[in-house]
Amino acid sequence: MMFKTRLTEILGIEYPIIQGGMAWVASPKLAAAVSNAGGLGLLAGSGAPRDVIEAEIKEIRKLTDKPFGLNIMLHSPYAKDLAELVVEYDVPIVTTGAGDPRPYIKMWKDNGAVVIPVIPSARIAKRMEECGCDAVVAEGCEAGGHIGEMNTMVLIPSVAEAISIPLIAAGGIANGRTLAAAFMLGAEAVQCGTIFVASEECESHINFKNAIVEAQDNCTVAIGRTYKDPVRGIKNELNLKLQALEMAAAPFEEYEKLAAGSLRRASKEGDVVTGSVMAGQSSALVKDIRPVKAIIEGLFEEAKAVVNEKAKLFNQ
Ligand code: TUI
Repeated sequence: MMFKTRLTEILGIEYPIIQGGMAWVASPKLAAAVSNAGGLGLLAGSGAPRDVIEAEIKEIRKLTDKPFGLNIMLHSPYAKDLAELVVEYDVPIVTTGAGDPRPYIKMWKDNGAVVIPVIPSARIAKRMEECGCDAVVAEGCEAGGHIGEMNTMVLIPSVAEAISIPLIAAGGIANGRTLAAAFMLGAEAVQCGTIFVASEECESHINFKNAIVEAQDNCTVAIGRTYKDPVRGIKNELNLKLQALEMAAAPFEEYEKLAAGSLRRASKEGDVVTGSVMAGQSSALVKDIRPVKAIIEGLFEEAKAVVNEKAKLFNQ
């Protein structure tokens, strides 16, 4: 299937789909599988120090000769070190999350990297365009993990009208209908996280994957809004306890102490009761664990069928 957009050209990929840079989830094995299947795989800078990510860059180059990217979470204490790795290792594509990437844009662009910040609003998208970024990922609050306030449904068309650089939609996309809808809303590519957790190549614990597969449409909750930006995950003992602390206006230190280390506990140890199972609302749409290639091809085939079917409605 041909699916050319400005982003397939800029990124040098076959399908306009990016795998989100998920902390404690997005390993070289998963990212290489996505890139080898014709999408764009991302390594997750997350809170990891320089030497860990340096090793992952070397590892992914052994697993694929296709383009890949590094996602840098800007509130990581190692963000600056990872920003330098992009230059040192000629990482072709860099995405950023949870903050303002402006201090690093020039050094990345001077090195020829494609720079794509994840943003939560049209205002910040416009600012990123003005700073010379190549594209933006607009992430709606259906997404898992650290989120903004806007839903994908309104965020994507708002950003599409505000900028002229290409737009990637994220948050809530995990089947043909949602993928097709993202393009209708104004995106030229999508970024998906949750559905790639439920892949064979993802190295997260099977309990983490099964929690996503089993989740229904009321199974996630976003908590922490009163302290800083909220975080979405599958409801369990941990986030219901955290929510109770938040409602009781507990000090942030107490909240943070309970949350510390919880994502690793869920993803790596399989503790989906007291660990943080960060995942998006699209968990409700994820029904099974499949190889990455089958996921990507299935998404675009399904989307094509949906678009062709609905086109009949609009062409009566
Ligand atoms: O970053 C994410 N999602 C994440 S990061 C993460 S790790 C974590 N662990 C524990 C607690 C909290 C986080 C898990 N999920 N998504 C991208 C994203 N970026 N969402 C929202 C934003 C964002 C928010 C504000 C980007 C920019 C921004 O402001 C930019 C500015 O100019 O201030």
